[in-house]
Amino acid sequence: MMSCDTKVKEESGDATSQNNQETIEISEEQIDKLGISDVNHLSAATKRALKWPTDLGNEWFIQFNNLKPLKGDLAYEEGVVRRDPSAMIKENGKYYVWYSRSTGPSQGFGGDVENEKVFPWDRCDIWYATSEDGETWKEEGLAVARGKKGEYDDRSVFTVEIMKHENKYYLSYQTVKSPYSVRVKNQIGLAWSDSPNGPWTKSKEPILSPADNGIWKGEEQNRFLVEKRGDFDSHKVHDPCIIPFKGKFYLYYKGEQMGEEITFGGRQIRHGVAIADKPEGPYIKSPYNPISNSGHEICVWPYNGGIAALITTDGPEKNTIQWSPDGINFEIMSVIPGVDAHAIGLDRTVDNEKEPTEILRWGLSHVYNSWNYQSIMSFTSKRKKQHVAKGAKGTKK
Ligand code: AAL
Repeated sequence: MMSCDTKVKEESGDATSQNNQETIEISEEQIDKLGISDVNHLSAATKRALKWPTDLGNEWFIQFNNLKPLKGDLAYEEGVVRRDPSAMIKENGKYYVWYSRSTGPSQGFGGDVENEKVFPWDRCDIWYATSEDGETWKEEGLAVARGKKGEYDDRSVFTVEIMKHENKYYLSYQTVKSPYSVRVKNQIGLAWSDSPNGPWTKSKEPILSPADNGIWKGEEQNRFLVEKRGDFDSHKVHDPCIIPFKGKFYLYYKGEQMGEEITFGGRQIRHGVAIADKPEGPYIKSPYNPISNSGHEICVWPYNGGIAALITTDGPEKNTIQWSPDGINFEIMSVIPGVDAHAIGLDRTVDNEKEPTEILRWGLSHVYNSWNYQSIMSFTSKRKKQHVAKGAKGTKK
């Protein structure tokens, strides 16, 4: 085994930093694996590569295949929005899924936001569907409706997740109070039931709200004008997903900040976690938030005593799969090609411990058929262990 460490003194070629001598320890194995030409001349890229974990293979690396349309009631329907599917659970031999549902086109923010529909996820209710095979679905109807005028969820309830715990069912979802203006804050609500078919009891108050420490500049409905941004989630808390973990309930969510910017990684979207002793809360935001500086819709699952996360769409760490031993401190385990699946609904019935990404072999995603209308499709993914040319022999790994 080539395990002996070579101590390499690395001198920068830059005359101005002649005094900055760095001592980097490199093993013979690293030199060989990383294909380093000359240990006395390490590029910035090689120095970064030397910090990669040495014990990581390809077990977290996957590729997504093309999405596949669903059949039955969840096939694309002109005039209807079905999006942001929850995870799937299996009850009475059938898969259950919940999702945002609305009808009609969206007008955006240019007009009468009091009476129009600003986004496809505006004026939504939460509906559910069942399926025996995950491909052909029957729409069962309404699960959770918007609240009465004046309530915190009177405008839209959407982007739902399901958690089953001790024979009780919990739906967590986004809420908006009318009018749906550009600066409106978004919150998170919860509903529970003894049956996946309802009836659902809604929490009287939101279970999570944006941080209250940002200050808008002026009165104009412009989300980029701020005196002070505030925490990463000062504008919106989105995409909730509750996971029972270490005897508590971890509510993962996406935060949007007042005065959001485009950075070198794209939109400033971050994830946070809030923790409760009971499913109904109270949920206390972790002082470690944000726990991811990239991502979009939350996609998390328990693995090997910790929590794994698929990070998509926004930020410098997009298209990575990460894992944390404590549900808070996530490290990159793989960097994957662009993810063609959005707002993923995982199949919670699979054995997610079989291998790190087993739970990503198939599931649900939404797709933009047009700006106005979205439908739900299914995704699949596969592990890739070798890159072999047509006709050439690979080795079994
Ligand atoms: C989604 C989610 C949230 C947003 C909108 C609907 O992909 O991030 O749910 O509010 O877009």
